[in-house]
Amino acid sequence: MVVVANRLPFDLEKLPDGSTKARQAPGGLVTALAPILSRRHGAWIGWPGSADVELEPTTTDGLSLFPLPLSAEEVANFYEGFSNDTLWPLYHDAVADSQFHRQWWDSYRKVNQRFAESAAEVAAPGATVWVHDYQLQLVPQLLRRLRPDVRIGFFLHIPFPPVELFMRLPWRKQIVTGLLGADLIGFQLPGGARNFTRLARSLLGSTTSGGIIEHDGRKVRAAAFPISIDAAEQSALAATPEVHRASRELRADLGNPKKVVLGIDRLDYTKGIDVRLQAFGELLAEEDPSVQDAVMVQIATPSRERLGSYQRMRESIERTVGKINGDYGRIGHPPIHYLHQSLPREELAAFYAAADVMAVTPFRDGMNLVAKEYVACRVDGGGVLVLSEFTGAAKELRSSLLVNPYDLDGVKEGFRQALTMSSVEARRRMRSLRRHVLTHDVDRWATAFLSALEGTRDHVADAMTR
Ligand code: ADQ
Repeated sequence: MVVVANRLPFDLEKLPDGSTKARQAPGGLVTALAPILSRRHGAWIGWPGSADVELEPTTTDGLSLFPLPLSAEEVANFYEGFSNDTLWPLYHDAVADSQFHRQWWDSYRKVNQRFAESAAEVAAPGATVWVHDYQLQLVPQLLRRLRPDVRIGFFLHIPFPPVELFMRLPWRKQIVTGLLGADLIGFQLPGGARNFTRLARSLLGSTTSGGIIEHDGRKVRAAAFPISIDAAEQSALAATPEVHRASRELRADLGNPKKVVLGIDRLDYTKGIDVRLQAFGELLAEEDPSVQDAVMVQIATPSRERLGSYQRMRESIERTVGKINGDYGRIGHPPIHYLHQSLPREELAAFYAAADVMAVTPFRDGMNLVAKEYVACRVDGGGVLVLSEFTGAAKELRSSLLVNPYDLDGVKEGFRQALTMSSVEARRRMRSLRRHVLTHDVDRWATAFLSALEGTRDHVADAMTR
């Protein structure tokens, strides 16, 4: 099996003697796929994360890594440009303006071609190739042309947009055709699969029935596979005495407030960090009893820092934090603690365990793993999750307090309810959330996708006898 993703699962470093050192990158996808791939002696093709770095293939834990180099120009045009400044905003309800540039599209096509060529070289006869995410939507078709014998799965980690928005894309036909090179196209939600199926019908005139699309004489399946986390491992981490102690220390460092509200996100304009700050700030301004002796902690991982939209978002968030702390803080007691940092998993677990209220308020999010991580970390059965109804997670985590991030009063009401909820009700809700998250883990997701892929037409045999 071969996984093709924009990034490798390992940060690769070139040592002075010319050899390479690999360090496992964090994240649910890697944790889930690495063991499956190791068992199958699989391979992973991806960019090592720095421009103009050429590295030799390497093997670690039975997993073969094939670094695909990107030039600085490709990083600017394919990755920052087309992937993150055209597709990302468009696929997230156009919450920011998409930029459409022909040279970005050219670069996207060329880089997708290189990924496809690399997969064609690496895949054994009849292999399964699993392509990931919006950066590589042309790879399925390009790869199929090169290697009709392989079975191709594609999974989109972000939302697939409504037809009306997708239609803005000047290269809409090419993207849909690119994806249709796969045997199975996986989405986070059934709505994404439906949007895609409708597009195949209206743009290409394909015949569709029950999630099966007929294209180019082949049958392609589009279906939902909601992703998850390694819930048992996350739970076990949160249950360690070290995390327990760290979480107590955190609360003490915050001045042992009555309530801690937490936000953890990549610093991205889709995540609605500004909304939750504003809601919390207004409750403070109104001297609402629910926020008496409450503090908010916002941890934002630096992300896509060279893009103007991200720089503006960061400035606006930091201004808001400064204003709220200036208006309502006391020396040694700011109401908001803000970190623009990436933290180790153990520390994140301690934050989750210390938070009475978890605020997850994106304007749109494919799934949102943070919400599931919070639930998995609440081994004590406490804590309240305030969750945007526009996340994929909201479809599963029904016992959270669902809010509409565009409705500021609604978010404030969500906070108020969460901060004043009786512990009996909080525990009842958390019990139900934990039941779901612990039984729907990332292993189940990967297994469901791969067995569905195996169940697609037996084209391996077809191709071999051709
Ligand atoms: P993301 O947009 O990155 O993922 P999310 O699903 O929340 O969003 O995952 C973020 C990950 O980064 C979590 O595992 C979290 O623990 C980690 N993280 C966040 N802040 C951190 C910090 N300060 N330090 C260290 N780690 C931090 C995309 C889609 C999502 C989809 C996932 C998986 O946008 O909708 O859920 O892929 O498919």
